[in-house]
Amino acid sequence: MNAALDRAAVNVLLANWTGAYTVPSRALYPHQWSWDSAFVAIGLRHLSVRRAQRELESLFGAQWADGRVPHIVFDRAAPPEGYFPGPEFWRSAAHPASPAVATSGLVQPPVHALAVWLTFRADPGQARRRGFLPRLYPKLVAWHRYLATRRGVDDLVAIVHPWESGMDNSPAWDDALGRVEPTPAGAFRRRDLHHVQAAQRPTDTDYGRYVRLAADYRDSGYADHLADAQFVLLDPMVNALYAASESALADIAAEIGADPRPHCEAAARTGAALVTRLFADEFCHAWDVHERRLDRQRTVAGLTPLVVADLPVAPALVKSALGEHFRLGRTALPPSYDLTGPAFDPDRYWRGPGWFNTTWLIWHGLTLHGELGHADRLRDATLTAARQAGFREYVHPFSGEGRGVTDFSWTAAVVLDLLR
Ligand code: 9WN
Repeated sequence: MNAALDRAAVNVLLANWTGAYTVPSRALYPHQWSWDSAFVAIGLRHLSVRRAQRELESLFGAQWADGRVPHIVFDRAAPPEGYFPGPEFWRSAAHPASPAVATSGLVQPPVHALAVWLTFRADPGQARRRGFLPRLYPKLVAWHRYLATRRGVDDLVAIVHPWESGMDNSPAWDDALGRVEPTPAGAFRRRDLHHVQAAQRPTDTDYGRYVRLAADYRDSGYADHLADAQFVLLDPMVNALYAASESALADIAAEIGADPRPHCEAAARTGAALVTRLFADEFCHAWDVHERRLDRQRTVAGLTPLVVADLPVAPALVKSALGEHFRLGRTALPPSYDLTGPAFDPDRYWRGPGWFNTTWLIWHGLTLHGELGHADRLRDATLTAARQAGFREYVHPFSGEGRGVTDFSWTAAVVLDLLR
């Protein structure tokens, strides 16, 4: 049974490989996405360490001179009408810090150093021969420096657009987005609805606000003046991954003979700030920087700080995962949003469905904190969900029925990681 699932996951990764990286989906996402490539590498390393390394190297090949790793790297050969917003919207070439290839100007959650370290560990000898870590380390350091300096708020990292959270239409953004005047729907053409039913995607009003925020950021010259930006949020998952990636950078530094201490200290500072600033009601929430308050809604992002080593509130997060809001072990996959929350919608994208990458993060965190029974049960549930639904983008959290696109790369990748 597992052999068939393994073969099917490998087939998705092979089919979505372009020669230099893996597209998230041939249909809906025909370019390279930043955090998708990190999850993909975590799976690909079992198939071909060379390919996993290449996946990450391709992404960092599009890093900006200011250190930012763009959330999309566009494939020149893909038809321009395939995805909105495309290169003509972002106009990255007009920016002095941009790379030769066209990209977006936003970022995504910094899971990369963790992916680089796990990729190294799959075959240290081969990675050493190729100089994989010495090549990637300075790029990862520049990436984290961009986040700490240009996006830093009190030892945490801010996002300036919902797309930067990776959880685009999470209810945690509703309040802040409500203050944004949407660009009228007639002013742009969505392409996503050619591939997925409207009821499983963000609304037109959401898109109008995404477009407004992205255009304003672009027109500021991607300047990161947080005081002037409309949407400035501290997201628990972005910061959990930043802390976990700083820990991975410490491991990478030690391996290549650099000083791990600054990375250990950064991981500890961010881990502590996650608790002092974002933890309340036994859960981690998003903080609105302009409003100076927590959004008390619960999303799956609030469970992901489990990936942070030595997190003092880990037992509380495990308890919250098991409770009525997420019912860990009693759903097909952990829902992306509180099952009892007012905005819960089991079909609509990041407002309820279960996703495989966030599930992998919870599994990884449970393992890290020695919760092996819960971790094993979650692994089994994830494999069952993939067997039943295939490698779908997300699933209905109760029935496990597939939602979004099929043959989705990170779904195949994290399933492969759980199988091997
Ligand atoms: C916008 C590629 C990406 C993921 C995100 C997911 C979705 C894009 C979109 O797809 O976002 O970046 O067009 O909806 O929300 O997490 O990286 O798979």
